[in-house]
Amino acid sequence: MADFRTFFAKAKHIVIISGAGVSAESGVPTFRGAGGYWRKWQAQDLATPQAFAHNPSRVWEFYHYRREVVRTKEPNPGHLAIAECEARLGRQGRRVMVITQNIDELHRKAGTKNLLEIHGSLFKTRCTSCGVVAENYKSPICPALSGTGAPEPETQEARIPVEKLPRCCGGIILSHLAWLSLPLQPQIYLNLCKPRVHCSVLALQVGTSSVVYPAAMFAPQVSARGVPVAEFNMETTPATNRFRFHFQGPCGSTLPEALARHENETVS
Ligand code: BJW
Ligand code: ZN
Repeated sequence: MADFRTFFAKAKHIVIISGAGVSAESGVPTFRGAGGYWRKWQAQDLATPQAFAHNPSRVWEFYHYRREVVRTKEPNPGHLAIAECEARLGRQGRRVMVITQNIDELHRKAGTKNLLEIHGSLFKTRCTSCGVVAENYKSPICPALSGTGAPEPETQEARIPVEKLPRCCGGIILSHLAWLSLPLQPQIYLNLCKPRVHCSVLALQVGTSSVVYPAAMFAPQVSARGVPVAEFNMETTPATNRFRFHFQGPCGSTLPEALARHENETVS
């Protein structure tokens, strides 16, 4: 930690790449591992265009459930440590950029400003017919979804007819998210994310299993050009041995210690 803190005190451009683990202590289930199931399905297997085409009602029940869970959750000390660090370093003329795979908006709720939500948000929708993207915080998003979506219902199959799913101009609307096997939005990924990753001089990879691309390649890329990378995770990941630092444990505890004000921090 002392070695990491020496880099941290001097770094001008820091990139923080986060995943589901950063929200775990807020009570939001992760994708992989023991908590990563919804009914009998693995969460990531429902986050695909194929799953939606096959059974849109089931996929909507899944997202309705997650919207209802997330709206009751608050940022935890890990989110807050990141937001506080960004604001503090900003006053010193230094930049922290948070690139999150999470769609729960908890970094935003914690006050993080330099934020790229590269997999989208649960509270944005896109119309399958006219393509309109809109914010949508309604609960429930449509009357038919009310009371559905619990992880263990009496019947595990979707219960609502397709014609009662949320609609815009006639077409079904769906959550505006980066699903597996679809490209990320180029304006976010190419124009914002890539340049920020490449100008960083210190990278933190927090609460991600590091198996989903392109997010999984950011930290290895900067590490390959000599930038120190610190991983914060409960466990080791496929990337662990490639990085300079690994802080094992709940990031709600490890991040506040790592990102606290350093005695050598200089205000420019
Ligand atoms: C704690 C903790 C605590 C717990 N403290 N830690 C190159 C190679 C191979 C495949 C590909 C490739 N390039 C592209 C692909 C295909 C695909 C991909 O990566 N597949 C892999 C699964 C192999 N990628 C894509 O399709 C992407 N699109 C793309 O690249 O387009 C071009 C293209 C397409 C096809 C082929 C080639 C090129 C899009 C990716 C979109 C990901 N979508 C999802 C769903 C989003 C919507 C939703 O939320 O429903 O994003 S999948 C899911 O996984 C979600 C997550 O954001 C993402 C990552 O998960 P994350 O955050 O890492 O969570 P977990 O659960 O996996 O891990 C949690 C971690 O936290 C664990 O390590 C715990 O230990 C830890 N933890 N508590 C600290 N308290
Ligand atoms: Zn429409």
